[in-house]
Amino acid sequence: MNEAEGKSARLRRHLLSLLRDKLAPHDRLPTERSLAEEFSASRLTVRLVLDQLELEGRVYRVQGSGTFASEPRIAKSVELTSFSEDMRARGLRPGSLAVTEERIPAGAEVGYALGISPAAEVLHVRRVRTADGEPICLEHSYLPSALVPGELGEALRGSLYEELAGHGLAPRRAEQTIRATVLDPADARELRVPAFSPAFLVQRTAYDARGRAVERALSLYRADRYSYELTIYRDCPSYRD
Ligand code: 16G
Repeated sequence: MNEAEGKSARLRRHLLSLLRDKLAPHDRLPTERSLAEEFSASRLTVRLVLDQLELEGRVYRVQGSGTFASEPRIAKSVELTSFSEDMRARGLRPGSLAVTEERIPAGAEVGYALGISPAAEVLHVRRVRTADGEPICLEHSYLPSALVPGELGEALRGSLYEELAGHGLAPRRAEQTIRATVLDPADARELRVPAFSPAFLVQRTAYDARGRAVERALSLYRADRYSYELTIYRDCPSYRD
């Protein structure tokens, strides 16, 4: 390693530890000049180390103002929330109406999603989900009987995810698709909107920490009351020429 490389490596280690332990997001890093002096390095060496950190998304620069610590890196995944958490985050009180549960054979689609035989039994939970008492979502959950052998009863008035967590089946990851649809007259009536009103159909398979498929869900959200919100991130926000 030549001398400049040695200085670069030391400087990089120093800056990484500052970013990890001392600087909060948007705090200013020491100036290029002071870093050059402290490490007896050239300004060019300092600049190249900062360029690399910028490329990695760890710092950002503001022309004429300096170099700043980036926001912590957030996994590109979107948070897996339950209906109750989702509503509370929007300042609404979650609830459920018309709750039913029954044991049925999984059938082809649900069986495939859960990775079990179509003939295997599942617990089908059907709930009209409410926000501040108003119905906004019709939800069908299918849980493998092999994992959830008992009735859920009163627990279904509250959060299914909390109940699953209590059985050691907390959802940790999910595959999800969202598409547009319209509500057939019976579903529309339960959601108190005109027949054939637009809706989001959200299909989700949720897995626990051991990778077991614990729930296949099909939720119909009223499109007039629900929007799907995401924060999305992009790596390496470096658009300098
Ligand atoms: C979400 C899920 C549903 C799950 C529910 C649990 C979709 C499309 N919907 O609405 O599968 O059962 O959250 O909510 O994935 P809870 O814990 O409030 O009962």
